[in-house]
Amino acid sequence: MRLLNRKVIISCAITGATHTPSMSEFLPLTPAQIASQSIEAAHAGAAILHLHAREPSDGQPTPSPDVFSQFVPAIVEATDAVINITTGGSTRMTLADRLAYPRLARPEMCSLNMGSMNFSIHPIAAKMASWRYEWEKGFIEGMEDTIFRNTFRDIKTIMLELGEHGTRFEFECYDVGHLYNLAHFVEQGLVKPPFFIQMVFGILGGLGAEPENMAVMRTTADRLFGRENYQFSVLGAGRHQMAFVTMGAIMGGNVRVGLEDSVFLSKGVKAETNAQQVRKIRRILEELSFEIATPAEARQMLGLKGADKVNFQAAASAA
Ligand code: KMH
Ligand code: ZN
Repeated sequence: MRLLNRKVIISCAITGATHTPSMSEFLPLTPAQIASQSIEAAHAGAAILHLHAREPSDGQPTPSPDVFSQFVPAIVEATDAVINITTGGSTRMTLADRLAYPRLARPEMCSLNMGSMNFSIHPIAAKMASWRYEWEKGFIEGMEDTIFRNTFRDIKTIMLELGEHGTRFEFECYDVGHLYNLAHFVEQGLVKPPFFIQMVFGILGGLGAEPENMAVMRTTADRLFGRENYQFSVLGAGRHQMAFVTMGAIMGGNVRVGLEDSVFLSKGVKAETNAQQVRKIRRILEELSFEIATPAEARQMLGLKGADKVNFQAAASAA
């Protein structure tokens, strides 16, 4: 068991591609909003920023390198946080869509989803009194009949295409089987330790947010990879977020917060910024004598290639 005063990496997932604008007036949609909320979150203590892009006009998830390029360089200019670009995109995007920007930008880190699954928040649709934009209702209701595709070949493609430029991965694991899928690729020699395993709880289609499930995931990861070969982080969706990520830190993990995962700051209170969630978990962790990792410490813990070895400027001019 790690000492309680080890360093804890705070990741912040700024906007995602799951929540829609009508679910929170505070969800960052435009490049300017995503940039300013990312910079504020980094200054609040987030060492890793997990980023998606949205159409500036109506907040629809987009894979467009042109839109990413309207905010990523500004964030890089203002902070030394690790930029973690999604390869998950939205459940509606093709693999080519999802890889469009990471292929150009060659970031230090990308997310990588370790298995196909149902991934949905469709039950929310019935509770929405109104929708701000035309696309939202169909997008959310359509999740009920959408598979979030991540075949073994999709995963191998991402590992090879991005891995060859030194991009390392936030392995998104929503279930125990996803850990075995990761172990398969480790055996194939496609990925090297230290592994950064993002354990995702509370998404409909994945493991529920139960303490027993976190124990199973950590025990399985210990058995498959060896405790010394991975860092895990915990993400709790929706109302589970703060309690679950706190438990994750106590169990030896790192934490992920952000409006991608929950639009709330506390029960019934919406977070007005991502930084509010970062400040809240930082306060909780420091009260428990945890120290928060800097971006430099996160890079060292995760074996990242360095902020000078990315292509964000080139991607911006190519877009
Ligand atoms: N938007 C979800 C379908 C990732 O960034 O890789 C997938 C997601 C995970 O957000
Ligand atoms: Zn994401």
